[in-house]
Amino acid sequence: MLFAITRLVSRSIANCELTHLERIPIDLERARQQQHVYEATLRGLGVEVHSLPEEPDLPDSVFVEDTAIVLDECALITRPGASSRQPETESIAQALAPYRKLYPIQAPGTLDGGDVLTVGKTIFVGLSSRSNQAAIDQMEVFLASYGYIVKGVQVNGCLHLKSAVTQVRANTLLVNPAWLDRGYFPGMQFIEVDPSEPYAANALLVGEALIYQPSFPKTQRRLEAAGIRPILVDESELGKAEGALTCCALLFNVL
Ligand code: CIR
Repeated sequence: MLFAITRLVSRSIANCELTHLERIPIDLERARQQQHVYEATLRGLGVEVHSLPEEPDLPDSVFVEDTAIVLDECALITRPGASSRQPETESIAQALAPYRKLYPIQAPGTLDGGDVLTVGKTIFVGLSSRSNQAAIDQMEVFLASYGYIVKGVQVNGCLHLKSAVTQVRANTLLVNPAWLDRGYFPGMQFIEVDPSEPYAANALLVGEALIYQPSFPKTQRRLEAAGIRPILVDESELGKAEGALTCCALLFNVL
């Protein structure tokens, strides 16, 4: 069974971290409504959604993806690269403890889950303003016995690895080649975002279904031309906080 941890959008979301975007007002109620539709869409796909209570003092806490990496065998609790986000991990560790053995990333390591793309037994980790080599070194130690290979990927111009690349089908990645080198992913096929839609590479694969934002119609047409019919979910209000689809859920199998 697929399980998702999500969280109610914080009332302090207006104070979120911003790296590449200008601050503009965020409509809290609209953000919560969109998040509600996102959760309902996951439920419609058969996912058991566990929505955690609001963290009123942690502006970015809806972006639960950044706080943990949940694999079939264990979970890593991250140490987010923005210090304002580090307290977010405590409640996530509590929520995951019944399901997985937990390994915490420790200083000087920093890691955001948005920088982690797992394809089979290979874990790609974005070397970004949030995630560093010290975290990759710790991941290698934690995960070697489970058979995972961890590979660093240099990203430039975007917040996270998964701003630039996500998986949209078994062997296919949706990628913005302006932000990373496709050569890091040998053997994979690629669909490129339309160059006029640089933020279009973040899609959420749930089993064989693909959740995608309606804000990127040209890239959507490229997905459709490749035979992928996405389910559209609008997360545009959280987009103003530099969030995207993958960051609002921690998805994992409960065996
Ligand atoms: C941040 O800068 O940390 C948040 N405002 C946005 C995080 C988005 N997370 C993600 O894409 N995984």
